[in-house]
Amino acid sequence: MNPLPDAASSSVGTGQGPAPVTVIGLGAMGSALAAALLERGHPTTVWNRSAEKAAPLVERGARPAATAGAAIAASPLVIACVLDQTALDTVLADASGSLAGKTLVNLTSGSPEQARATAAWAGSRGADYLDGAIMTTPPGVGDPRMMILFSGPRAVFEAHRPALSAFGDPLYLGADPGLASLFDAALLGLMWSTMTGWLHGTALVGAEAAPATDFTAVAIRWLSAVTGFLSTYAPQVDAGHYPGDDATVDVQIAAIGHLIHASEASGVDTALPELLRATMERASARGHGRDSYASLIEVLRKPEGGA
Ligand code: FVH
Repeated sequence: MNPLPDAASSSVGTGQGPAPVTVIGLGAMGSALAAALLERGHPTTVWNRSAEKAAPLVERGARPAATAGAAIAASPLVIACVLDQTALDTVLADASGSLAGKTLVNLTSGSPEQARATAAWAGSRGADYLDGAIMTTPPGVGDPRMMILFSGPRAVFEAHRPALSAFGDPLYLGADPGLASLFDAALLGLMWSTMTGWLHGTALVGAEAAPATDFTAVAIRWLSAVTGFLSTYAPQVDAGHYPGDDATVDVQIAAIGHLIHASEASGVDTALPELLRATMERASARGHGRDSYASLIEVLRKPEGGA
């Protein structure tokens, strides 16, 4: 439990050169993480349940460990990226004796509750703990434009920031270890909503033979306007005050009727716009018809109504 000093470019562990790191779990993502560390010159120890997955990394200079415990013992910083919490618990239970004095960074997807429980468990074994979420797919690992979210003690994050930067742009969210998982879930929800809206629009214009690529060029420009709306509405949400001086909920209820009509006319599925209209109508019914779209947060926060 000894956070090592901050180091902007040097490394934690040796005091000179990139720090030694262990990667546990060599699926698609774990292999990409290990490759990024090797690329940056980190002495990298790897372990995977199915040992053969280590071979391509060993060819690139990684050191294979015979057991998870030996892998953890090899480096001060241990990155775990396995399928799920059950897999993580299995691996850590077998190797818990090696954890004292290490920093465990868990990049396995999970819930905030699981992150907090794993942080407490690691602490009870004398290890520091950071939870993380990788906001890209394996080909994006190592790209400094990609966000990697972290939560846990700030000093631990700062101590290991140089090594964690090998994966992308490390973004610290706060001391609660559950924050990375919470933001991850919320951001994935945003991604799925956005991509489904885009696909719905693509189906609609595609019904008139417009290619997806034509629609997408326009859609991407529109998304930059939409990010402006988010910046306008976020302070409204924080203030609980939604002045409808740009476009009211009632105006948008009328507008989405056109989308639903056009979808029906083209034989395109209407479930998504119907869901959106229903949410707008609930906000309007609760007195937000003249407010901005941001007032829908009241319905999302209290689906059953109430103060
Ligand atoms: N791939 C992605 O794009 C996403 C991006 C965002 C974050 N996720 C999360 O990363 C975790 C790992 O995902 P992955 O894509 O690497 O998954 P796989 O390629 O299927 O590899 C799974 C690894 O987990 C090992 N494993 C599974 N069960 C166990 C177990 N009981 N004991 C020990 N290890 C286990 C598996 O080992 P093996 O099957 O090769 O022996 C792989 O190493 C995941 O949480 C994503 O949500 C990726």
